[in-house]
Amino acid sequence: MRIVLFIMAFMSPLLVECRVRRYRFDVVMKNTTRLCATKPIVTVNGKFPGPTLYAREGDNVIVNVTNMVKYNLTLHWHGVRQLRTGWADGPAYITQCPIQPGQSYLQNFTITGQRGTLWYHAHISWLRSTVHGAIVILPKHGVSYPFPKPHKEVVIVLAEWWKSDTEVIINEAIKSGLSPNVSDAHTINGHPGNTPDCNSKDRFKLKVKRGKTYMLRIANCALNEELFFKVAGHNLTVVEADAVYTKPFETNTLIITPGQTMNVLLTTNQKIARYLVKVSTFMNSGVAIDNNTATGMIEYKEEFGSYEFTTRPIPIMGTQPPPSNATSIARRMLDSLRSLNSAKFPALVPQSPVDQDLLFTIGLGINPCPTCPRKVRLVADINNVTFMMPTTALLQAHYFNISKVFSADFPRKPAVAFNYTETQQPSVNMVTTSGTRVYRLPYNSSVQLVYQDTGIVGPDNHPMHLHGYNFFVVGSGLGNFNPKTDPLNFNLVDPVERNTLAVPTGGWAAIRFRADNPGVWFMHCHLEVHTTWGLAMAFLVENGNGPQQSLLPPPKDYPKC
Ligand SMILES: *[C@@H]1O[C@H](CO)[C@@H](O)[C@H](O)[C@H]1NC(C)=O
Ligand SMILES: *[C@@H]1O[C@H](CO)[C@@H](O)[C@H](O)[C@H]1NC(C)=O
Ligand SMILES: *[C@@H]1O[C@H](CO)[C@@H](O)[C@H](O)[C@H]1NC(C)=O
Ligand SMILES: *[C@@H]1O[C@H](CO)[C@@H](O)[C@H](O)[C@H]1NC(C)=O
Ligand SMILES: *[C@@H]1O[C@H](CO)[C@@H](O)[C@H](O)[C@H]1NC(C)=O
Ligand SMILES: *[C@@H]1O[C@H](CO)[C@@H](O)[C@H](O)[C@H]1NC(C)=O
Ligand SMILES: *[C@@H]1O[C@H](CO)[C@@H](O)[C@H](O)[C@H]1NC(C)=O
Ligand SMILES: *[C@@H]1O[C@H](CO)[C@@H](O)[C@H](O)[C@H]1NC(C)=O
Ligand SMILES: *[C@@H]1O[C@H](CO)[C@@H](O)[C@H](O)[C@H]1NC(C)=O
Ligand SMILES: *[C@@H]1O[C@H](CO)[C@@H](O)[C@H](O)[C@H]1NC(C)=O
Ligand SMILES: *[C@@H]1O[C@H](CO)[C@@H](O)[C@H](O)[C@H]1NC(C)=O
Ligand SMILES: *[C@@H]1O[C@H](CO)[C@@H](O)[C@H](O)[C@H]1NC(C)=O
Ligand SMILES: [Cu+2]
Repeated sequence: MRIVLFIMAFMSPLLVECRVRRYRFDVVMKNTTRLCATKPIVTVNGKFPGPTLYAREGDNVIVNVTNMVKYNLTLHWHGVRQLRTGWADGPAYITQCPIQPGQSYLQNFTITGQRGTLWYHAHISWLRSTVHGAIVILPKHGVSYPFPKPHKEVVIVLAEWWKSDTEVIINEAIKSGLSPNVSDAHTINGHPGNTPDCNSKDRFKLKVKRGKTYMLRIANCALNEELFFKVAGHNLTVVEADAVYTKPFETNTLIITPGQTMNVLLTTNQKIARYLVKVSTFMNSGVAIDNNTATGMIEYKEEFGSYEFTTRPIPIMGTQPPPSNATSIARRMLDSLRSLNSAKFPALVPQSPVDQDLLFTIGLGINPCPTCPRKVRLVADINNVTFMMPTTALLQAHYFNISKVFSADFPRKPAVAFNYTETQQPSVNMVTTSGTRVYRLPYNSSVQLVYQDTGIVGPDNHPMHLHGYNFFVVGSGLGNFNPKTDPLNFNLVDPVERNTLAVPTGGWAAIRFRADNPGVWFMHCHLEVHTTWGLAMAFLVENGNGPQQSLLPPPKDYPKC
């Protein structure tokens, strides 16, 4: 018995109650063939998508990141709370300066109170288009899921693919002041399937046994597009969102924004066949999109006793992706998600009254640009402030008392109230102000933040992501937020808890969280184009009393500017 246990532990490192997990991430160029063409891309360890990082709840994760490409680079562990370890969070010029070509940085963090699927990605310029991968956090050893153990778990990474170099794409857009080119394909674990351009066999395929339950760990690592995910002939049961358990919820279509992750159960209870998987864009604002649907396949294998064989040819079952403007399908799923809120996994929603009551408008603008062909450029803003990236990291400036890097005067509400969602704005011009301004939060204050989309230039969808925290999505609606009536309908019992939320186009969404993680935390739209345009700000969360409530000192090899 002892020997068997020993051998099992030896064979499967995740069975061992090992507290430190070391990873080596070398960021290197790699020639990759997609859409019938070869191009060099920036990758982690030569892989696209990057290798999955496995850990258990409670583990100390140490990743030695080495930059072997010509670009400045940082890596972000999206959704990992980084309690007191903001130094390891990763957004460039927010928590650290870039790891420059040839340099290494040991990112050291502990996974506390989280289990599920998250992901990592480059957090500088547009390098995350190819530098990304999944993070799988298993429950502590001996702790089970709050649902029956799946037969198998499968990581599914969704992304967007450009034929051109994405650094060239974004630099071209910055010069022109206009929108960047949309992608040329979507990918499932790196595979686009057939597209009109390229009749490719490069397709995601998952072989399954009949009568089993599979857990799909899905991450949307796309740059600019919210995605629908559908499997022909099957419903999916959502059990987790952004590494927090949810009440099980059955649906035939998932909507996942860039930045979000989702664990879903797929039960193979249909007849032996091949079922297509479809990944397509959701966009209801009229903005140009990539209309290509990525196609993959789930193939049933027939099984008799210990023999296994596939009957050929087995039929292919198709499915239509939803129309790209299918708002009702998207909202139905998003609004149905609820925290599990069990005794073991309670939803600790900050109750009223909150200490900090914030209203942030999020939207687009148009600023003068003397060097642009049309003399103007598209920008984006929060409360009319277009975020200016500093040249010294905000966390470095905060910790080392470096002045003039930022000002702590980010407005808590719009300077002037107006009809926010009106598209023919009579009262406001489209010009924004620019600045590197942060909002200061006392340690452990409770925060309510209402995101209000604006109709300036045009309403748009904004998946908002907060670093260093999870928050509860307590309410959302269309049109302008009404501070008197809307809070009466807030869900303060079992709202979904996440790190990225989809603010409805032309609407608002309210979140609550407790500022219990000291440091400087980036908050931005996870459509990379909107972050490039300035739809970002940062919270500066002060230390509390005593060392356990204070930011740790920076590591020795912390990259400074
Ligand atoms: C990619 O392929 C090109 C052309 O074949 C070659 O010159 C280049 O060295 C390759 N780069 C890498 C990183 O393999
Ligand atoms: C990280 O990896 C690089 C490249 O292999 C190596 O030079 C460096 O010493 C490593 N850093 C640490 C702290 O081990
Ligand atoms: C990681 O950080 C912890 C404290 O936060 C420290 O005790 C540990 O030595 C660090 N590990 C490495 C390899 O630097
Ligand atoms: C972007 O699209 C335009 C129009 O199709 C094309 O001329 C341009 O070359 C594209 N840019 C890149 C970097 O592929
Ligand atoms: C999927 O769920 C819908 C609604 O609950 C139901 O009508 C349908 O029969 C289910 N389909 C499968 C394949 O289970
Ligand atoms: C995508 O489809 C929409 C609606 O059919 C169309 O208006 C748009 O031009 C298409 N976008 C691209 C990039 O082809
Ligand atoms: C979606 O787009 C189609 C085609 O452009 C249009 O006919 C339809 O009314 C739109 N649906 C919604 C809900 O906006
Ligand atoms: C920064 O200023 C604070 C308050 O004046 C002080 O307590 C702290 O020691 C200073 N930090 C550094 C690194 O100088
Ligand atoms: C705000 O604008 C919307 C859209 O044009 C309009 O329907 C609504 O009546 C306006 N609200 C107010 C208070 O003016
Ligand atoms: C934003 O700031 C600019 C520059 O001060 C101003 O012209 C504009 O009216 C402001 N817009 C709003 C919506 O407050
Ligand atoms: C933070 O505030 C909550 C609610 O008031 C309280 O229960 C908790 O003890 C506080 N935490 C700390 C570390 O002060
Ligand atoms: C890389 O980062 C350093 C430090 O911020 C900066 O001085 C340098 O200009 C950056 N290089 C590029 C190519 O952006
Ligand atoms: Cu992020």
